[in-house]
Amino acid sequence: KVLNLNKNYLALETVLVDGKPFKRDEYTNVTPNILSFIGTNNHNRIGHPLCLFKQRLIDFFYGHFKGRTGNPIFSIYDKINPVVTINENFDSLLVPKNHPSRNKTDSYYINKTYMLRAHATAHQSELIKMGLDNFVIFGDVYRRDEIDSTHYPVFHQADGVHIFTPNELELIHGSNINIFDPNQYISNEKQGVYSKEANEIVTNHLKNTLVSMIKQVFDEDIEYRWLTEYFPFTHPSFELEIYYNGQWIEALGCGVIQHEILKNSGAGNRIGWAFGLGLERLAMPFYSIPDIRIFWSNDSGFLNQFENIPKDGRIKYKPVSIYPQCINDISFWLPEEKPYCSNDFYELVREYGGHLVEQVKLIDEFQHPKTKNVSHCYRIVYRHLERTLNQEEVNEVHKLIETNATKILGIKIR
Ligand code: FA5
Ligand code: MG
Repeated sequence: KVLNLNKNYLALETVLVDGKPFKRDEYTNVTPNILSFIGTNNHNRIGHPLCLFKQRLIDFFYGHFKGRTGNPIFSIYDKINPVVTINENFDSLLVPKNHPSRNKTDSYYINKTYMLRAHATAHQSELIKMGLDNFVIFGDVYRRDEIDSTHYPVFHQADGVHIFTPNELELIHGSNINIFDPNQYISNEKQGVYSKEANEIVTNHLKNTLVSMIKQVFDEDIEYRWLTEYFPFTHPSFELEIYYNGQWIEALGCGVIQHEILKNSGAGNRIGWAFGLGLERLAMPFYSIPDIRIFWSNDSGFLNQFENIPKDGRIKYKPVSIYPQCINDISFWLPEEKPYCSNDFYELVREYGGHLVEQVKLIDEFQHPKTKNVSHCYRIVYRHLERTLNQEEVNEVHKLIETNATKILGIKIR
């Protein structure tokens, strides 16, 4: 009883985020459901479409920007914890105290000091402070957003920064260039501090880079358009939209980094650009995934489609039945006299399981140390396309497969 009381008390006073306790206060609005997403890291799961797509973006940045000796100059960060301070998420990026994104209705607060990052940009200042000029951050981000086919409260972003050395600017410009504007002239096109020329070079470089990126990762011409945007942390700011499934979808936001951020991070003598893109928003058209929620599926009918596709391979997602799977394993000793190959078994499963079988996969292989007999274990995934299967009818089909495998292939069920 005492233990239970303690437990309840703890539950009221603290909130566990990824196993670590945080003090609750009047800001706390994270829910158990949202917290359960932390640590999934779909962008780091081998074989997950978001991880595959991440690799395409990394390949672009490694290939497009090379150092003196051909080495990649961009560093990649994909394991930064999504728990950030409110300072990192907002203040360090000059987000005004009354900006709507700070509302409890829009973001997930752990308490008045910590929150779940609402964008990967939350790490920008910290990384620039470390001395980095070129980097891309990949991570899960959390927002109290609407839910529809392109919005989900947990999604993934890639955030990139490119800060120019004076040399780089000069190379692009062709001659000596002044980064700063002695007249501090502010307009819709530029920040007061930067010269018109430097601003133009960086803006063009930003747009050209992102268009090259889109073209390379899509491996084809994709329709896109630029819009003007506003972000507290960049000026000028833009948004890139791409055309998919009969509509324009917002893919990314970007702009010239506010000089004050660079100054506060120890890079006040520089100019640079930044962008933040929604990984799902690009991966959806790339793999023809019609709904953002599908990325959270652990259904093997979904995940298996992305297994073993070659590095430059591209697949088109095939919709999975909405009815649940039934999974039955089968283990047997291979025949001693007859030759055996897995394909014979697959054939037999197709024969007796028909449309009910979605997948068959060899999941375990074992050789008896004394008899040297080999056994295989296969996982058979059953699913009906139009209705929910019950376990009994699956067992019946499974039995039929066992009986006929024994009779026809000469295997021995274990
Ligand atoms: C930002 O998050 C800025 N931090 C981007 C940025 C970085 C601008 C650096 C300038 C410099 P925005 O809120 O528009 O911007 O989100 C960026 C992208 O995330 C969107 O373009 C979209 O692709 C994706 N996105 C936003 N909300 C969702 C959502 N609920 N579900 C899925 N993707 C989303
Ligand atoms: Mg936006």
